[in-house]
Amino acid sequence: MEQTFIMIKPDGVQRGLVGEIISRFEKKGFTLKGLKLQTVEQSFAEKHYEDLAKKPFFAGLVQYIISGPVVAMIWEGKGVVATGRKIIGATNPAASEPGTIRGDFAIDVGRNVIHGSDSVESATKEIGLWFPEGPANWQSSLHPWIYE
Ligand code: 3AN
Repeated sequence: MEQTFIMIKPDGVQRGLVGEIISRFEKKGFTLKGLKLQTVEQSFAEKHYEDLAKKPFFAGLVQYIISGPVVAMIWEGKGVVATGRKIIGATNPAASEPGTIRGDFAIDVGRNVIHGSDSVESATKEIGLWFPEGPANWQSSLHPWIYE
């Protein structure tokens, strides 16, 4: 089953949005396979965002991510990478639809509350970086009520 990496950024944690965000993924029917509250170091944040290293906002992005604890998660389910991105909404909250996390809770692109892997390939890489111990080994008993 597909897995994705989701991170509630420091603004989401500081603003008390952790429960709300977890609830949206849970209610959709996805399964929580990893969860930790963690404050990361600069080198770790730079590794996570290495694809954006040449962007003008890179330094500010890294400072924002290390500015407080984040909630790192693995979520599992059919099509969870693409559907997770839909639940999150567009990168710039000004373009995010109401009903998405960023559409409901964010205004600025540099304070957009949450990260989600943009492909299955990135998900594998990000889960490996944040969860070297691997996902938790459990299956939801609700599967027959969620999947045909
Ligand atoms: P997404 O998080 O939707 O995958 P990316 O990967 O393009 O978007 O960008 C990663 C993060 O970089 C965004 N979540 C946002 O916090 C930050 N970011 C992207 N574009 C900008 C920008 N123009 N100005 C400031 N920060 C940005």
